[in-house]
Amino acid sequence: MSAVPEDFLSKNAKVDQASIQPFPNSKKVYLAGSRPDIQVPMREITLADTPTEFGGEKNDPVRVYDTSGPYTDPAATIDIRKGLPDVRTAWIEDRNDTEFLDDFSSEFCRERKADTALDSLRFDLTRRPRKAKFGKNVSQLHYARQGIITPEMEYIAIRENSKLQAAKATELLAQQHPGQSFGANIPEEITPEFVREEVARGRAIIPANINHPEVEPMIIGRNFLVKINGNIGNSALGSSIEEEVEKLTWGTRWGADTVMDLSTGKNIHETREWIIRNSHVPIGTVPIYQALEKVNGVAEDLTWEVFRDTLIEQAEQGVDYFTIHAGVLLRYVPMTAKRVTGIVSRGGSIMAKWCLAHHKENFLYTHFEEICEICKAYDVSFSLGDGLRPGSVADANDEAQFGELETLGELTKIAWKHDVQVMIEGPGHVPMHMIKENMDKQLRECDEAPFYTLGPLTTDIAPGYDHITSGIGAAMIGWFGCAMLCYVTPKEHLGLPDKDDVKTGIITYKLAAHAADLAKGHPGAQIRDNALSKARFEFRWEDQFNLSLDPDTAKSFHDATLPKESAKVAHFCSMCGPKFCSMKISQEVRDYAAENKIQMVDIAVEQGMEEKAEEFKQQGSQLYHKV
Ligand code: IRN
Ligand code: FE2
Repeated sequence: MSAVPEDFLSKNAKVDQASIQPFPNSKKVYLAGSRPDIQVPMREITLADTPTEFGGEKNDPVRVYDTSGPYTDPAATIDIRKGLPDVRTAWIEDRNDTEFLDDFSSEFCRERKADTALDSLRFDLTRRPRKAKFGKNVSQLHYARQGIITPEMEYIAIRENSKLQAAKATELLAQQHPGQSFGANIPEEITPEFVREEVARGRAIIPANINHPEVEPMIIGRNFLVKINGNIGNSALGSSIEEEVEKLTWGTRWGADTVMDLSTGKNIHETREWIIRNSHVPIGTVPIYQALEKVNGVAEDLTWEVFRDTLIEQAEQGVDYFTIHAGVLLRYVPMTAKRVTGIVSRGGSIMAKWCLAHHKENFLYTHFEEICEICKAYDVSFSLGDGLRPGSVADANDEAQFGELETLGELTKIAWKHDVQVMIEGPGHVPMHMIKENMDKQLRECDEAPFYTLGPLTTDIAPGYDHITSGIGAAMIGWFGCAMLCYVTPKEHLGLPDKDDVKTGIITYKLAAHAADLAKGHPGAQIRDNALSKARFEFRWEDQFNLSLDPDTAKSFHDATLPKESAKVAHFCSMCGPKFCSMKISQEVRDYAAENKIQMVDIAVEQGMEEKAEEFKQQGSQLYHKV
């Protein structure tokens, strides 16, 4: 019997209070689909009227995509010991192709259940896992290819329609520059049928395990809004279950579309159960980490059997996507020998060690079709791992990285043959001028399966600021067609991220993803920018804060120098003071034009020029006459 350390006791676990605060001037709205249980959450930000000196008009509320889940809904009762309400149970049951199992199938799970020393950590002893009925495939890809539009697909279509959902956007707010889409094909209106087609084509995935009915469906594909992932998870050196649940609720509050539990420390199984039951976003894992724990950290001792048991354990818990490093082939490993930073992927290095020790081909590659069989029985999506990604700009786009990418392309086709959903993981460290080549090669090799990249970091010289070195690369690759961006926090290369790092990483990636949506010309993406800019110009300070990605920080920065309420309508801030505010002066130019009954500023300027020109002419003629 293993002893459980004090800090893991979770009996009295409570939800993090900061994560459940409603956003300022915002309310949660739900948009109904064709059946009453399709209720798509959005956040509606209410705006003040434009001040009379600027025209005095009403400003429509702005609706934004909302990843914060029931946590920010004041009407929801949250008890993290009980988990979240089910969103999808009825949809899964209506399809009538799953059944309950009496017990968990994995040996590890059953042993774990018998260990009474773990009782204080347990989340819920009574949940029974679901599995596809014999011979059935329950993946969203399988349904899509049969022409079935699932409730998940309809939910996503409503959720993705940023232009229609942004409330009755006035013409000014809807003004948008045409984007340069690099081959993407985003329609004006996202229909459920469009969602189905993209999934059927393999160009998008809906990670949604049948054992994760709490999930609010979302889609990853380059003809949809760019998504971001936040990593959480403990390590041997720290963090409790409650801290990890807190990082989940905190990360999704700020915009994480999916969360990966990368735990490698103690009680991985129990930690994950708490995370999944309290998660409304898809959860991804790297199962090889837990498999390695099961063989006491000795990579050579890993076997297909231990790995397989781990996959089933996690699939029955409800993990929505698995990172599988099946592209690390034996013949690629020597190609990393001359690299500056060798193999930097944890999963990749574990598999490379196994391959060399046994001088055998990677068992994830040789057993790939069996993994597909497991995935389709629960609808777990693949995230094919980039075990040979470059860990420095010097190693970017080298033969090891591209060799692996070609193998991932081959595996994509095998997954598709089984109707299993798949996305492809990418680097890493890549300087800006080499990013486009990487994206183009991924689309070519993997036949447009969604790309999911870690950054990339565009330079290696700024540890402590790698959310920024990588945010630059993330924005670029998102623009070029990457579907999901895996965040990097300021702690990257230095330590385990804490709650503050999680927020900084998420906000950085949210702005990178949004910048990419703008550049791609995603319909309606610019509505929020235009509304914020209008608020800024009209000195509606509160609206400017509330429309921002991080209202708390925006407000606190402003209030650090001008905390008084009266400053919230002042026509300046402490950056330039009252006399040098360009926007104030700009308004004065407009006012001048209005006073002089001139409709347009450009006419005012022209008229002024003409007057001056006439003056000069007069003077000139006088001069002439004098001579
Ligand atoms: C994303 C793209 N490439 C890598 N990632 C993520 O990096 C992956 O999904 C996982 O969350 C994390 C660590 O993966 P490795 O180091 O085991 O490859
Ligand atoms: Fe790195």
